[in-house]
Amino acid sequence: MSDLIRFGVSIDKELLEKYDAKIKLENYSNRSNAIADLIREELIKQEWQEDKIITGVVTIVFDHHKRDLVNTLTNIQHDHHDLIISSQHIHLDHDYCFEIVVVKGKPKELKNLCTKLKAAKGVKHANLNLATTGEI
Ligand code: NI
Repeated sequence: MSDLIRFGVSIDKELLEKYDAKIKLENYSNRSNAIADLIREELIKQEWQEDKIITGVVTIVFDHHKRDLVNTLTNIQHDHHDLIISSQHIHLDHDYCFEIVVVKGKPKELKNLCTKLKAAKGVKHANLNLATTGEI
């Protein structure tokens, strides 16, 4: 971690009491750590708006009985192999499959990949959860 600095903040008493109660429930050992996480989350959200490389996870739930769907999803992923770090396929039950695709790239590229997977006929759910490379 870089050098620590102290700074003063003026804030509404009631607001701070509510925040302290919240971070206590979340098991933060002190207010400084909670506020640092809050700031970091804001900086990470900013990364998602920019053209920086980030990481994320695409989750997909689909019916593998749907004609050509498995091939379609595989082809889409091969078309974007440069964005995919790893993937895992789970057979949820007789009909449904769950795929976890770990991705790394620019936010727009990752959203585009998720949108293509979601649009494939037979996909019940597809979602992109953005993260960070951890540089912040
Ligand atoms: Ni399966």
